[in-house]
Amino acid sequence: MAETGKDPEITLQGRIKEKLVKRKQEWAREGRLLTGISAQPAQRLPPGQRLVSDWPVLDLGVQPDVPLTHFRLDLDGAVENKASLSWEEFLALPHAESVSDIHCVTQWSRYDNHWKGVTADTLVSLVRPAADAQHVIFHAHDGYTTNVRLDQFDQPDVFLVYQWQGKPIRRQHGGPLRVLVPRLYFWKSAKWIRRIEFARADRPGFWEVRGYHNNADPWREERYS
Ligand SMILES: Nc1nc2c(c(=O)[nH]1)N[C@H]1C(S)=C(S)[C@@H](COP(=O)(O)O)O[C@H]1N2
Ligand SMILES: [Mo]
Repeated sequence: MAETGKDPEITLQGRIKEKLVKRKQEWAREGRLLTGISAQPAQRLPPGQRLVSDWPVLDLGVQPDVPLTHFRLDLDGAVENKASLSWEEFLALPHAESVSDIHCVTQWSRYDNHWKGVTADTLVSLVRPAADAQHVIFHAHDGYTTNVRLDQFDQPDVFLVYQWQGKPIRRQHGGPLRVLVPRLYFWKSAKWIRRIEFARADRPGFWEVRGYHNNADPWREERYS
């Protein structure tokens, strides 16, 4: 098992699936799964999606194990008030609940997920991004990164979640804490979140540099760039 970052208590299980990453990159290049149809967000199921009732697991082949005693969330970059929160400090923030749908670029959608966590708004108020910080980069324990604009992050339905359907989020789904950006394809919702960086310049993440769309709006079928 490999170590992530500096903390030997946080371990990675598995190894990066190079072939799977290559295949998905190939699909992006070929524009696979595209229907060429746009829809209004009033239509609940975005174009080219099908409903599932289970919750598929997607990762790079590595699932970090983050004990709560060693949990830390850093909020930094172009902010007035950097923060580095332990699990207890994170839980002491005001929390909220929400129900939202998941839309994965691999064409599955899952309705009515009940989440509990801390809203993006709470975190933004805590750190106070600089006036010219317009981007947010998520950094995860498995080395995964993904980027959204600050105006996409600072929405009432965007959360850092630690519960799903009333139970702690399991490790394979990014527990103890993951990002939730329900109105973008699910690859923007980083699992095993370690650090949230506020930035002046955009920086495409793991899938974005491999041909996935920078914006990722499911209703405009922004699967690939
Ligand atoms: N840290 C991390 N976050 C990640 C990923 C990953 O490989 N590592 N995969 C992304 C992708 S492509 C998807 S579709 C969702 C899958 O989340 P799930 O396994 O809980 O369904 O997580 C996203 N967040
Ligand atoms: Mo995905």
